[in-house]
Amino acid sequence: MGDILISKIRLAPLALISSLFALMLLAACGSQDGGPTSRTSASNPSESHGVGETATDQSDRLPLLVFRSNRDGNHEIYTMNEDGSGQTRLTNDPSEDDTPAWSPDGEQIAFTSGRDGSREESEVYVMDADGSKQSRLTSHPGIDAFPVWSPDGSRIAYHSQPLLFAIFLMDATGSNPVNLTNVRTSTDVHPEWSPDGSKIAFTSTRDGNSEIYVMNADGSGVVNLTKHPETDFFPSWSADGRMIAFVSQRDGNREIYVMNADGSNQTRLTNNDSSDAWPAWSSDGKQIAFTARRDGNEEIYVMSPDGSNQTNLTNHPADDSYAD
Ligand SMILES: [Ca+2]
Ligand SMILES: [Ca+2]
Ligand SMILES: [Ca+2]
Ligand SMILES: [Ca+2]
Repeated sequence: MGDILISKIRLAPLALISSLFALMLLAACGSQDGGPTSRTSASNPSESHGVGETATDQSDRLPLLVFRSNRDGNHEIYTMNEDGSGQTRLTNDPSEDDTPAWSPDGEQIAFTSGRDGSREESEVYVMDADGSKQSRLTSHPGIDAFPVWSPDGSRIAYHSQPLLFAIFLMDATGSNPVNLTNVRTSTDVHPEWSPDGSKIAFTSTRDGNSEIYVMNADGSGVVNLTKHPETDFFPSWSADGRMIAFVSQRDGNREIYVMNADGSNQTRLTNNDSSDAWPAWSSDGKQIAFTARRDGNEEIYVMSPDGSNQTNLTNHPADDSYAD
């Protein structure tokens, strides 16, 4: 991460503050705080995507969460059942494999890897849900990370590094990448589709500190939802589209919050002295997965949307983070 910051400063000395935000956010998703999180579709692909042959084919499977862990020496992508059983490694590469996200039909997982370069030049990859058919989608200098599928499966949003970070959109095949945000003075990261596909929430520093924003899926109509002087980042929509979970440091350390999709009624769900981050709402709307450090290392937890029933799923001495 230090190398990233230095290179960014060399590239853009006037954007030091934004670079620091980027460093902080990336560190949060990186080796220190655990990975990125994803959405909820992961927790219940067969239920969430409902109709169609793919969902039918999956109906006999248990709902799966995908996450990342460094338990085997470096970050790899794993899946587990929603009760924490059956933890299974999908990747096996000496580079860092990060930020997994389920496809809407539960058949594929998009993720980030440095295997064809370095962590500072990571690319977006896709694989089948069993870890087979791993293939690269992006080919671009700098970091490409945090892929998220559109609800119809046709496109993938991610953040990329033209100079500072911006939200990009590409076809699910990796073609036609487009910069949606194009604000050269801000760091725009962590895209997240609304369940109806019409909007993308994201994290941006454009108003001076890290906030949750939402825009139309074509990049128009950007609105600041959180409007809080402390750091707010990493939105995750509820399955019904009415609420957004996010992370904030407004109460002294990282906690999980929820708000209405218009930014009203911001409410804290976790309350402890250690980091809680990377919320991912389940596709059935009944649980929020997140990453907690309260047990001395990072674990994947789930809780009810009102913050009750916080439960450790991974129970492993290594760092486990960024569930989807
Ligand atoms: Ca790896
Ligand atoms: Ca803020
Ligand atoms: Ca906390
Ligand atoms: Ca752990």
